[in-house]
Amino acid sequence: MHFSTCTFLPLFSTVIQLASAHFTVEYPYWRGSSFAPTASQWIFPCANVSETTDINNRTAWSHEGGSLRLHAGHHWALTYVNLGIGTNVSAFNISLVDHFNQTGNGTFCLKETGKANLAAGLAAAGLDASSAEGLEASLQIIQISTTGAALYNCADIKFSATAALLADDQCTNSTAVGGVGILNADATAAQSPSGTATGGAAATSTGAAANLAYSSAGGVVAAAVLGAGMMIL
Ligand SMILES: [Cu+2]
Repeated sequence: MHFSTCTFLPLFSTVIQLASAHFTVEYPYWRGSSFAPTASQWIFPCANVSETTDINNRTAWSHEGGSLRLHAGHHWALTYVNLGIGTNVSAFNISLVDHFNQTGNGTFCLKETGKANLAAGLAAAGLDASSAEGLEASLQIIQISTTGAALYNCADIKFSATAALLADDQCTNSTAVGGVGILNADATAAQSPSGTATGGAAATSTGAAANLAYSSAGGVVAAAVLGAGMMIL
């Protein structure tokens, strides 16, 4: 678990042991290991790991939302995926995915992350597909688990119209790993037992589920998210 392992971080010598807690960003490749001695996932905004300085080391990522694959070490974690545009990002002000509870430890993958939110964020920044091409940006992934401490990891990307999404066999959740959209208590109450959501709350519910489901279409995540959504409804 988080605290027992993380507290004794210095006592462990192998990455494998360290990676069993916290989380790893496997794709796009993280900017550097946040398990390194000088790093700590508890440090905002990017675990004290410096931004990639060589653009050739940045992962090409679609401006329509690329794939994101995590290796999660906690049984559950409230999870956020943010993006900041620029070479030396200080504000991760585009929230790509509605916050959700990432459940289960193992591989968690979103095939196409936050397409609509990224389009809106680029537009707000005065960018479109052509002007975003080649621009550098960074992803910030935040997980908040049982102890309440926020864990941070970042990955540096460059937008590329030709960037491919991960293939299905590269973007499959581990067994019992998924994500659950977060609802307001009154939103749940406002929904009928039949599963027909009503009112403003429905948009929140549908939005979260749709976002995750969209991002993971074709993968195991979709089934997990949709299944959880049905249970909530
Ligand atoms: Cu941990």
